[in-house]
Amino acid sequence: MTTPIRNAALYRYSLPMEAGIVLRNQRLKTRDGLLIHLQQGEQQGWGEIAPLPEFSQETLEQAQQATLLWLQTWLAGGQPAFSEWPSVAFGTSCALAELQEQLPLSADYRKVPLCTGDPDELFDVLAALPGEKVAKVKVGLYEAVRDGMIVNVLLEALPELKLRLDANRSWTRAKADGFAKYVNPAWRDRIAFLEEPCKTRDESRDFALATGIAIAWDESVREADFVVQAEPGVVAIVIKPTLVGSLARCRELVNQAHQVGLSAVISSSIESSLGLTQLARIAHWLTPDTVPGLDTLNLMQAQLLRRWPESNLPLLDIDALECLWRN
Ligand code: OSB
Ligand code: MG
Repeated sequence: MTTPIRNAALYRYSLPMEAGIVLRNQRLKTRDGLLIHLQQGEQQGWGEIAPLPEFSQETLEQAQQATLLWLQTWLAGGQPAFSEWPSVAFGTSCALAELQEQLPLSADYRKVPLCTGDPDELFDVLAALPGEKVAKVKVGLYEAVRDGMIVNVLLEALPELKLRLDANRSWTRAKADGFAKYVNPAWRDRIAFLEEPCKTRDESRDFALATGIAIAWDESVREADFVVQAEPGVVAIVIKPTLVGSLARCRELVNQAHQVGLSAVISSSIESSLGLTQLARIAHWLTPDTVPGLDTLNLMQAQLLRRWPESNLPLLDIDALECLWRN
């Protein structure tokens, strides 16, 4: 039997962002990335490769070079190893999984709404949310005490509400304690988790034990010395596949988490609607009991290639993209 002929193309996109989106220290005016399209006989698959500035180690240029190398080997009929760059490993593995029909089509389009702290606004969002009332609030951007008050007000005003919080390692233990002091102990178990409260893992663990507020690992998951394990006060790991690597690596992390009783939360690295809808499929497949953290589409002004259900953002088609390369 002969192997059907392989074809591939590589596109580059640049999507305008909503004004004022800041990532760590940098304003993000456009979201730039690559799309790969693989074809083999009747089969085909797409993947998105979009290193996230301030978060990914690799630049878009490095990702592009690595993707071209991977494509050459794949086109020659080989099974190239996935790149060392996580964004490249993720995008190429998704394209291959689609081509080989290994990534199921059904998806979990629920998302945990990102909320700014206005109870009235959140009340409306939650009323429209089917099922579990869970929202996410970024903390650590302003005064820790202010964050504590806001979280307390939200939990007090909306009795059904559960919160995911994310401090992105911004607090010292003292600041974190300042936050916790303002959250009524009776409501602390409605904080599903607080991601990475402190600058170090040790401080975050101590914080969880001292306050009874459950924590989750996000940044830590991407560090070389990280081991998935059950620890007192830790309830979840956050997996951002664009920053983590291949589908196989993500799957391994999910399995390790579930084996030790932790939740695994598939989460966005601000991919386009193409990548986001794939993340929704991955979440439905690998973490069916956990709502993924995918409420980032509205940071952009357009969708790409595939629609997120119920989004009214305009859709850019493949003709709108720059084709960098095809065989
Ligand atoms: O702070 O966890 C973060 C997206 C890109 C980069 C960093 C972060 C995020 C998100 C994604 O918060 C949304 C989510 O996890 O719910
Ligand atoms: Mg985080």
